[in-house]
Amino acid sequence: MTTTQVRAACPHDCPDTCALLVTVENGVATEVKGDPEHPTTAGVLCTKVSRYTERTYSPDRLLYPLRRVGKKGEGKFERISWDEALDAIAARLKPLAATAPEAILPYSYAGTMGLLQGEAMAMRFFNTIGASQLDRTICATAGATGYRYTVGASIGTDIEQFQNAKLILIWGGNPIASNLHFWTRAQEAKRNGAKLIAIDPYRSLTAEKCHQHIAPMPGTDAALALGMMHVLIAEDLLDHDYIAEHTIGFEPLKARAAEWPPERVARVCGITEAEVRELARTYGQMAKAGEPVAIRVNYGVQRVRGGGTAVRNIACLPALVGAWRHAAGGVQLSSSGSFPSDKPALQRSDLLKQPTRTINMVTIGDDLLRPASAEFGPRVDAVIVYNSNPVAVAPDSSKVAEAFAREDLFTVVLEHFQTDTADYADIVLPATTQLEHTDVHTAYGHLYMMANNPAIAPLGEAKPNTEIFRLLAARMGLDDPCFRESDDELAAKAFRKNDARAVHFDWESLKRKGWQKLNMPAAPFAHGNFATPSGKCEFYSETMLKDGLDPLPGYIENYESAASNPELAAKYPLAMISPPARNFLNSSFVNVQSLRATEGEPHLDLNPEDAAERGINHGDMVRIFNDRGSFVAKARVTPKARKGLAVGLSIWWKKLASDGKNANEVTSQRLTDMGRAPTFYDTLVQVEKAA
Ligand SMILES: Nc1nc2c(c(=O)[nH]1)N[C@H]1C(S)=C(S)[C@@H](COP(=O)(O)OP(=O)(O)OC[C@H]3O[C@@H](n4cnc5c(=O)[nH]c(N)nc54)[C@H](O)[C@@H]3O)O[C@H]1N2
Ligand SMILES: Nc1nc2c(c(=O)[nH]1)N[C@H]1C(S)=C(S)[C@@H](COP(=O)(O)OP(=O)(O)OC[C@H]3O[C@@H](n4cnc5c(=O)[nH]c(N)nc54)[C@H](O)[C@@H]3O)O[C@H]1N2
Ligand code: SF4
Ligand SMILES: [Mo]
Repeated sequence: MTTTQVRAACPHDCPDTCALLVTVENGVATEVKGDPEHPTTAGVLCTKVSRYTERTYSPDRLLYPLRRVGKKGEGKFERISWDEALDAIAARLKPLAATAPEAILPYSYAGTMGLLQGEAMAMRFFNTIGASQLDRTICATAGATGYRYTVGASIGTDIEQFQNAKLILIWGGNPIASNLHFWTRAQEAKRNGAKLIAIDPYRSLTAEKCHQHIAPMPGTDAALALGMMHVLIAEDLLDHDYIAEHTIGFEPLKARAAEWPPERVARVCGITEAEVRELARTYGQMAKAGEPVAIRVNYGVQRVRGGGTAVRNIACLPALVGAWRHAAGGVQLSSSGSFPSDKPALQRSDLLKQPTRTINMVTIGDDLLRPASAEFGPRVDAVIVYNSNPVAVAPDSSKVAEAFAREDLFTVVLEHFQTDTADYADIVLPATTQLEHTDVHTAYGHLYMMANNPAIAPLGEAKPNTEIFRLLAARMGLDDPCFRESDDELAAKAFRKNDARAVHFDWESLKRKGWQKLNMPAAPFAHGNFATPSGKCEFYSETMLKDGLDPLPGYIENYESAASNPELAAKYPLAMISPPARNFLNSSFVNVQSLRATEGEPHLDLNPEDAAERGINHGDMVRIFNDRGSFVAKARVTPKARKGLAVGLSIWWKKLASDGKNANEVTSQRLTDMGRAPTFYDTLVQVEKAA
């Protein structure tokens, strides 16, 4: 018997991007564990991925190409050969590529975060044929944009410093579920005497374990940050030297913050004045005493109309109190801007012969249903889905399903499993899992470049996404040499070699070692050097003004709230959020029986007062609805949901729910203030006992 250990990387859309060690016995992967030597993974994986071999060897894996034989959405398919599948696809795409290439749309996101199995060969293919571009906005672009205006790039406090902080604000994130290895550091900080404060409308697993939990209504974080600024300024809890040297716009900011006394903030957020004041004082006084104060701001604050502004306001706080002076101070949103990845070399936008239109992945429901017009261009007639499950994850789901059900829409889905989306495909192509292919990974929660070596041969007739697009290119008659590059050749181009952050390794050494930390300063903005146009932290942003936005931190009400739309709120009085369930990863893993069993069934958490008003008891089946649609879930009556809030942990596969629906039935396709991002948590609903 031969046993080997292969170095790999977790492919999932999670900030932790863990280093994996895969045990292979006689060509079979028998165990996946965390690399004990990797500083953030530290030998620990989450429950989902410690069972990764179950995913790879699942009896439900798609292992052969399939052709639909039933109605769209019905899920009836027959096995066909790769030749038949490629011929069928080329037969549909070739004439479109020749006449109206923009009628072809790729639809993909972060099913794998790998640079190769993500957009490398795929984008070469779509660029060459001149397909519509996809605006990949479904997750992070609101906050990333707000952060960029303020700090300059997605660079912030290193996760490996947080254990030294004395105060950590966990703002709009539930790291126990979705950023586990950050939580390890936060707990270490707690043991070292740090105070942890969660800011979250819901008493999440994480909020329960913090010293304090402040529960503002969804979409009001920007106001809370303004209230903190107000108190910091009024009580002179500022670092005047840092402000003078490394920021611009303090005077106009001061005037703006003056409009946000704690009384006003408390009213807007639905919390107490004392909570606002105490939060600012704790933050400002500890900073003034020279203690490192840190903020982990996450995606919870971004999924509302003013999501970009919320992140921008929060990103101003460390500069006001000089928290960036400490390696363990400052703020982390995402570390993605630290990586010298070379996307142009991988994706080859130079292959695009002329500019093509861009379609926002958030509005896929409307856009697939849109007729041809002068402004829109041709109707979308073919969609190629990979690394994503739009029928479950995109907002306003009944529209999305209606769109994918279009008889004249040609749909190809590259997948591991027969997802809700795959049920609508004309052709399903089996893709390899992380154990079966090569990849290179960056991360958004740490600073390591990661290599993924294949551990086993592809199962059945599954192929890597890269190979599928190579074959499609060949079948379409595209002969650019770029389609002949191997995955290893792609990997060698994945990051810029002469970049100071990555001079100490190349693909060969990365493959052997599995991971390498980037050269980055421990305290990135201790001496200013912000990546903004001014080089300073921009309280006032000329760029925002040019982009037609308020140049100062402000507050934008939700589309749907009692304050912004009282009429709607009278009909639909509860604010619904649908954040990640711990045992799922977006809609991945919902089909894993053991993980689904732990989550039970779709739930809706309701405050006891809201439940009583509606005659709803714990365990009742309830219907959640608004003008866009409805879904059913089992009520959990719990004070974890503050009054006025409904929480449906997500994202369930529709077909595994009793009514064939999920939380996205009620979410809308409206976009955020900046970054063209979704507003999943800007949703009013009513809840009633299900008939
Ligand atoms: N287990 C697991 N891990 C995941 C994922 C998953 O699905 N499952 N998804 C991955 C992906 S794609 C992403 S983007 C990240 C997401 O990472 P996070 O943003 O950390 O996601 P959550 O863990 O849901 O934390 C969001 C928290 O924000 C709260 N929240 C909702 N609205 C608001 C608001 O308006 N203000 C404030 N202050 N809080 C609010 C929610 O109640 C929730 O507890 O996690 C990644 N990791
Ligand atoms: N209501 C609500 N909706 C949400 C969210 C929310 O909080 N609430 N969160 C949003 C967020 S943050 C995000 S990021 C999106 C995520 O949405 P998606 O990016 O669509 O994520 P998943 O649902 O995990 O679907 C990824 C799919 O890719 C497949 N896959 C994985 N690896 C590979 C591969 O190598 N090749 C191929 N071909 N396929 C592969 C997986 O099997 C899986 O079905 O959902 C968004 N939708
Ligand atoms: S999903 Fe996140 S925590 Fe789990 S193994 Fe992957 S990177 Fe690590
Ligand atoms: Mo995400």
